[in-house]
Amino acid sequence: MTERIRVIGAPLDYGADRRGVDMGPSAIRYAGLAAELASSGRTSIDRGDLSVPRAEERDPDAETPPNGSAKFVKEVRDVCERLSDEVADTLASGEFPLVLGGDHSIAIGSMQGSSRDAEVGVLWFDAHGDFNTPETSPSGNVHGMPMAAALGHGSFADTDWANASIDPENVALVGLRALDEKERLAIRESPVTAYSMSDIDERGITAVTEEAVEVASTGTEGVHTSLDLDWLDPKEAPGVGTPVRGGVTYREAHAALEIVANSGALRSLEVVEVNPILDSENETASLAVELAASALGKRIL
Ligand code: NNH
Ligand code: MN
Ligand code: MN
Ligand code: MN
Repeated sequence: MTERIRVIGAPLDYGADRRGVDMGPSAIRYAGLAAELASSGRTSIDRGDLSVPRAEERDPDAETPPNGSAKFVKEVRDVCERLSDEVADTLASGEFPLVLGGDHSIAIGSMQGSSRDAEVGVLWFDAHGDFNTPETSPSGNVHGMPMAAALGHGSFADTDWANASIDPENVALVGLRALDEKERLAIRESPVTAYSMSDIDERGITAVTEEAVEVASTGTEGVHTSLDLDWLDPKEAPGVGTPVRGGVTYREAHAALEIVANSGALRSLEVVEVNPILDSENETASLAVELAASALGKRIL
């Protein structure tokens, strides 16, 4: 992988209940992203942040939508459409898209942009399945829905902004440990491949990640990797909005992303859900930087 990396900030927090995740892109840059990419032997250019409407101007009615809908879907849609274009443009220019979130709803735009002109698989590292639809979500938060949105589930089937041309056979969810009841059934019924933390306990991170990469890359031209920092144990990554005990360790996370790098299949990458307000000394943002570097080919020796 030698292409120049294009860094794209997506400071969106409309998909989650807790404020602060909009500061994720700044925190990740402040944690030394550019220097870390350079020391990994990669050149990069930072295109700054997509503009996001100020949260202080939120329409309070949008916060309590009727049943079967999603909060702030207009704002999420607006940002995701622009992000999708930016990711597609990055790839068309021969650059590599590195998207900085923001809450996980931005993955809707990243996946659509990455899969616009190619067959793409997805690796989803997350405590959560993000497989809710507006109809099944107990929270109404879009950050719990991006995988279902990309696959056109529920009422997302009636939209064009959310769907990506991704085959569920090429989707692997890794590290699950907190699913809502209807979401769990939807994952079980779907052709996606899901690995829970129990699978990692039993088989180890290396075997599970190698198989997940196989799922996402077989028959595709590349893999989009979506790294939700709540995938890690909250002891390692406290700065996230919805921490769940029992996540992967620091070394397991690096091992997994090194396997992704070694596969040579990585086409686009995003790191999401870093919330500096909830973090301690920016350590979750630093972790995001380190793990991005591992995925992008940084080697110890
Ligand atoms: N499943 C919950 C919901 O739909 C939580 C989702 N939160 C996440 N996802 N951070 O990764 O609201
Ligand atoms: Mn997520
Ligand atoms: Mn496609
Ligand atoms: Mn999550």
